[in-house]
Amino acid sequence: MFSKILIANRGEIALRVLRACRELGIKTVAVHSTADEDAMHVRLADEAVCIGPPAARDSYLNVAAILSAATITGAEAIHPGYGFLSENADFAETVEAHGLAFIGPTAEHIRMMGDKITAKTTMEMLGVPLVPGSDGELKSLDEARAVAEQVGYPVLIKATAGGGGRGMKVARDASEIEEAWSVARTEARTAFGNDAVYLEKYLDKPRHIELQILGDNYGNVVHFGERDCSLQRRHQKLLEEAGSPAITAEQRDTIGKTVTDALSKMGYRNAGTLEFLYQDGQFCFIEMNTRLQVEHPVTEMVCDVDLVREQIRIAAGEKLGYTQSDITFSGHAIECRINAEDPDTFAPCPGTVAVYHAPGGLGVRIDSALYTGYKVPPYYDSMIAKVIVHAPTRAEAIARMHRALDEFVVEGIKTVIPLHRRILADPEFQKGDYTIHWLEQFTARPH
Ligand code: MV4
Repeated sequence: MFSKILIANRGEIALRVLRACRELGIKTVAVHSTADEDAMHVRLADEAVCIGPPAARDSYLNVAAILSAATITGAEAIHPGYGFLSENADFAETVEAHGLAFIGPTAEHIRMMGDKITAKTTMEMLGVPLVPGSDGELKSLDEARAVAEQVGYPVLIKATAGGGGRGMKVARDASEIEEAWSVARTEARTAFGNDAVYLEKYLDKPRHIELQILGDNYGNVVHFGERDCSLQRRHQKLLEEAGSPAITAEQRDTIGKTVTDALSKMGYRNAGTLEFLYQDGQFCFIEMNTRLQVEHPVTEMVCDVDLVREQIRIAAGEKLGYTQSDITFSGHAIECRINAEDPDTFAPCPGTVAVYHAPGGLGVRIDSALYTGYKVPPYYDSMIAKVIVHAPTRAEAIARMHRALDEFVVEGIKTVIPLHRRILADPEFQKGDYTIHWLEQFTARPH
């Protein structure tokens, strides 16, 4: 096992990793920008190194400064958290070239899944169901036309280097295909420097359901069930739950088996998430994320697992030590992302937290680096806390989240807590009756 880990991140996820290290008896090194001198992760770590000015590209994305910090402190491994360098294959490669462990998958697998065509082709070969569409890259407008006719309109043209909602164009009928093809290609070239595109049938009312997996270095892969992440606005998730209100335990077992068989054949190691669109009872793979995700706590609550601890153990060469049948699902978990934003306009709202009081009690977990007097800097993501609740049933989890949010005091800055309260009180939400489009419509409604 490692004796010292450098955490290449900030905010609540830096604390999350730090806490796992503490419990494993591992010393921690925080890195921080000049804007984060008073940040909680800096205060709580055993050592801290300033790696540059506020802008992320000069600090949290500064590979040379991060590697220097690891070298001078004698860290043996780097945990990248999410965002920043977490899905940068070159970074993972450089970390390992310096004799340090990257707490994540191999650079090869990060690169493979970063290219969406390669990701889909690989998954298809391994038996994972996809959205109907082109067989890999579209080579011409004629091919786009032919595939669109075959799968039926509407269709989406997507950039292979895109993902997470970037680089997509819809063609509702044959009259729109030429425009979609040329705009998608041009945007892909300018935004990503890679004009390769592919085509999929456009699913009009899917849910976004993702599967959490872990693999070790010995071919063992297990899954921890699904998260329903359909409640998002402009590709920013707001509320996630485990399990999905839309699927049964049998469906979970079936897709879980398909996915673990596939990733075991790939030799995938560490944490990963497969994203599916789910519509009309069918799972269609769209992308894979090769990192720990923001919403991992809902999985931790229903499976009673510490995913960060597992990531660290795996990176240190330990075996999983359990099989799929040892993983059980208990109750229901919901996460509300609390952003420092106006709850109506979503304008970011950095500033000083005049009063901070976190909720507590049975089944309530708060992942946050906030404290009274903390100044939320304007340079980074606006997420300042995650409230996670766990209860025997979904209805009880909703009631518990309501109660927790009522206790939560964050004064001095605006947050999206009032929006969460409205969502939790909505009859459609309470029925679990929503798709990826529900939240955009909900936030556009007068209230
Ligand atoms: C789709 C789709 C409908 N049909 N693909 C957007 C993010 C990227 N991960 C994939 N996305 C979508 N791909 C097909 N064939 C609709 C979306 C989509 C979406 C997906 C997940 C969560 C929220 C979304 C919001 C708008 C569109």
